[in-house]
Amino acid sequence: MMTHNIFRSALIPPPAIPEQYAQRYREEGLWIDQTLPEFFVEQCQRHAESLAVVGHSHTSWEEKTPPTIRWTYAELSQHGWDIASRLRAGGVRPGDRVLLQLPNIAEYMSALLGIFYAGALPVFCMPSHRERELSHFARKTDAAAHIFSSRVPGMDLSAVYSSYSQMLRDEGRIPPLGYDVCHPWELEEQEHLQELTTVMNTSAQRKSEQVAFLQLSGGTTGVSKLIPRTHADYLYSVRESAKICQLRSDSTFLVVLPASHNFTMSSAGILGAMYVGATIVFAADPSPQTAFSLIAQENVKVAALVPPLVQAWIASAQRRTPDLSSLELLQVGGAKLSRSVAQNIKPVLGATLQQVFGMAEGLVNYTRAEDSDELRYNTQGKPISAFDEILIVDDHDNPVPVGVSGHLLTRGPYTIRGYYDEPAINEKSFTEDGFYRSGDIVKLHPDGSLEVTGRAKDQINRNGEKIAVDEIEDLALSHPKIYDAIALGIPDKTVGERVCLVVVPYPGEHFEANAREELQHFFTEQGLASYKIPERVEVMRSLPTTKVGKISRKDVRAQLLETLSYS
Ligand code: AMP
Ligand code: DBH
Repeated sequence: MMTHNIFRSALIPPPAIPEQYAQRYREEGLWIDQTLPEFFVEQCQRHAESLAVVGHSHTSWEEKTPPTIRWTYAELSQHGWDIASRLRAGGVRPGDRVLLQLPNIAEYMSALLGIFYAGALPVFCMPSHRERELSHFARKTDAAAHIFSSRVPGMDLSAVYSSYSQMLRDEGRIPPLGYDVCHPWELEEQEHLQELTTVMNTSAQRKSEQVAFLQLSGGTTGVSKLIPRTHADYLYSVRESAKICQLRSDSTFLVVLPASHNFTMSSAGILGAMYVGATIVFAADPSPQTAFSLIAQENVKVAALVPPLVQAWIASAQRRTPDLSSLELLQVGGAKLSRSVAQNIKPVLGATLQQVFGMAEGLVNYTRAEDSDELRYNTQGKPISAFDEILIVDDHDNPVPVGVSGHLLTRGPYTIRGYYDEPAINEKSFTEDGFYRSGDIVKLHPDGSLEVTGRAKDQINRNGEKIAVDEIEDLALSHPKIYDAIALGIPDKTVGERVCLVVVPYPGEHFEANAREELQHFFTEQGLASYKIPERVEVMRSLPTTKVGKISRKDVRAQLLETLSYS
């Protein structure tokens, strides 16, 4: 077949971790010399005959039938090599970046392995991302390819691909090649790839300490940032997570949240299941009905959910009394879980709750099997590693006493030292000595558990998906009628928080009664992912001013929230 001779730029080296830390992590055996593709090859050989993946394919996904794909680890690996060969035949080179945007179907796994086997780096996109997000990631990473499925109900991703590609061409860039899993790139028999290649992006000694992929972050400011995680740091967190979650080879794991989410991928998630040789079951949709039938049919032992989904599962189970007897562990994270919901999990769903407080930037905390109910319900657990450094500080970076809430800063063996290609943001998001400013307000319990008590970052958390308020506000300000805009998260029982946009029109401009529809249409046209589109719009003649002369958008936001929440 025709190959594309497009040379992509090299990966930009990420902010380096000082050598004395790297050396310590190596010496302590935290960072071992294994890359993700090596991990995949090894696990697929070790567990060759075991069932690896159960799920739908891109063709059967829309039907409400039982899963159509059941791959052993050996088969999964073969499918991975097949995709790798096709990517390479189509022009993807080792070190290239590949946008991975697939729904929860079995081919997600073969594509994941395929990208790594080809020596390329996945950029973990969400199925809900649209032109705006995808073009941003493609630009930022100079992506060589974009893997998607054109058969996603209700959305035409090939049209999305074409339209952002055109946008990039208009900017004088070369868009990524589109790889639609429904029409895979051709392959000639002799083109089969056999060997792993790992590209050295920096001069670090080991290939396992190179960047393995780019994960996404809601972060603390602005549009999504890319998180450069290394093979060694990520696999360390996966191995430890599998131990903490007490996974065994029969710990069948149900994927409900998007597979690309860092929680689903690594806490202990898909990679944790692969580490112990367990089966990964993909739910085609997150509804309790779909999940409950899979749990009963496939003997699912572990599932990971965001708090709003837990509530939906509980409500559904109370009505239908499904057979959930196999379910042992329900992991809940991504947003704060309320105590009342936490307490209902065991009695209604039969599973033990594990709270998971993590971030794609690194640090992950878990409540442990041996924790008391008090800790399990009220805290978000303890860090994975004794080498995780936690600082809880006031507004001036001074440490606060145990039991007092403060800003959570962290540094450690699997936490990044900076975002990908964001020097200005890194100045603000990391301290001089390399601590990540998480934007979370937490307090430390005497036993070392953390409790999330608030949030300092300007972010909306809808169903565990993070939305930066300035991304919405900046886009709103590009609307010709809008003079000023504030985005805020309104507390909501079903999704946690909903995006509300307060707009001030230019003098003489008006929004009719249907301001919400008008703006929703505008945001959709701008190619914004649907979960970010404001669900509530308020039109005001001016924004409230704060007591102090200087306008703090944060204070205005707080003031607005008080007036809007209960109206
Ligand atoms: P991100 O940086 O986009 O990966 O999002 C991570 C953020 O999600 C954390 O910094 C918290 O704000 C939030 N988060 C994750 N898990 C929890 C949890 N269990 N409780 C409260 N907030 C959480
Ligand atoms: O919200 C998150 O980003 C998250 C939650 C739980 C995460 O990245 C994780 C566990 O690893």
